[in-house]
Amino acid sequence: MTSHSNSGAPRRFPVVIVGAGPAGLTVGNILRAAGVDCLVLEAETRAFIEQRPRAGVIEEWAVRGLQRRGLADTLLARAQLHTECEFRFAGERFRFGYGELTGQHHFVYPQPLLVTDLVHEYADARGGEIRFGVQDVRLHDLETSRPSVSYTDADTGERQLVECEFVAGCDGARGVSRTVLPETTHIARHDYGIGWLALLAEAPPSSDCVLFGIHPNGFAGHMARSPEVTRYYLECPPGDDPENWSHDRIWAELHQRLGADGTPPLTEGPLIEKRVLDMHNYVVEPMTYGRLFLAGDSAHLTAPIAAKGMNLALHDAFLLGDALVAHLGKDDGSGLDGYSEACLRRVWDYQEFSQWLSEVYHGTSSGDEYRAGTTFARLRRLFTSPAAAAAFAEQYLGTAAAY
Ligand code: RFL
Repeated sequence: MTSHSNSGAPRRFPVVIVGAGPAGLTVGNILRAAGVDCLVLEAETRAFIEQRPRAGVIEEWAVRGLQRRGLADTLLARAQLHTECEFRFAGERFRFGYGELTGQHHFVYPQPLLVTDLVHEYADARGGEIRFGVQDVRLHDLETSRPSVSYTDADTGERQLVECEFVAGCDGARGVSRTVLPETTHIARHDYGIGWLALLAEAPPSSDCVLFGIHPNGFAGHMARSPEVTRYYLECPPGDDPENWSHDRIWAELHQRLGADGTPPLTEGPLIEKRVLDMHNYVVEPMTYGRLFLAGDSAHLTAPIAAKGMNLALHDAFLLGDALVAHLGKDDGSGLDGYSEACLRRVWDYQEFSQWLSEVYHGTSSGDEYRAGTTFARLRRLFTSPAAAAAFAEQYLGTAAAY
């Protein structure tokens, strides 16, 4: 048994939230707006999480969900709106106007800005408690009605124990929450066997929309992040060393894979991030264990192929935050009972879309002529069949009426 050095009795909060990413901060903000006390425990510093570059594409339903909870003022003032994307293959460009088909947009707003807004609202405006730089977080007695969480405090180096009624496990893909699940929890995994070199270039976007380059050398992607910074991706072998990719090699591949008739050359710039992501997914079922409720990447990972991860994290957080408020307010406990199932319907739908899109991106570079042939058939169908286009747009924006 670990000894704890709390001065006096352990502190008590109705909810302890592990992780201050989009999921944890959104749950915290929903609880604070309803007057529910909670404590957020975050392993990194505030400055670190406010700068960690990651996602940028947010679906309209997710933005409206943030807006309804008073969390989207800055986003709505600053985000870019996108209504089209462009596929480039076989030397040609094909614009896909998903806004016209769905009446909805994508919002482009870098994840660090969203995290900055959410921390500010939680800690500075709504008076929520948060500890940064905590170490060795441990979860206790989750299968009882009096769980607790312990951690080492960054300032004092002492172990602290916090008692609670619920733990929200929002600590991402490498957190502690998933590691305490019992063997009866199912974790379904999928490995694409593909790597992506993820790049951030200090260069303005070279197009007014997202570009997907489908090329025999491998997939390439272009996504605006801000007027000064652009995210690029290059398919590469899984586990590849980023140092194999020199500045010149990267830009030569980007020009080649994203090149198409009648398009201006890409605007080059210094590369401020360069790392290899191995494309793999997992889904935890159920997303709960006793008094522990997982949300976001701790419960399910979707490789950035379809830009879905942060959107799913927000969806979980809306459902979990609302269900906890209802339960703790004694209105209703049914939201917590149905939480996992309600999240997983959208999660599995997005997983399937990711898999479908992965084949479109990577089929032509697989070296398999059969897969290359079916990839081109999928792409042609998008631009010849209104029914196929409508289905793609619905999945790309997450606009289905029900999941
Ligand atoms: P996060 O954001 O990882 O936050 C988890 C937090 O928990 C902390 N933590 C701990 N704290 C205390 N104790 C521990 N033991 C802890 N272990 C971890 C971490 O420091 C962190 O602050 O998870 P969350 O909130 O679930 O949010 C998920 C999203 O961050 C993720 O799905 C997206 O970034 C995925 N993603 C994208 N999603 C989109 O919807 N649209 C996109 O355009 C998009 N682009 C991307 C992406 C992910 C990428 N990478 C890096 C994999 C682009 C990239 C390159």
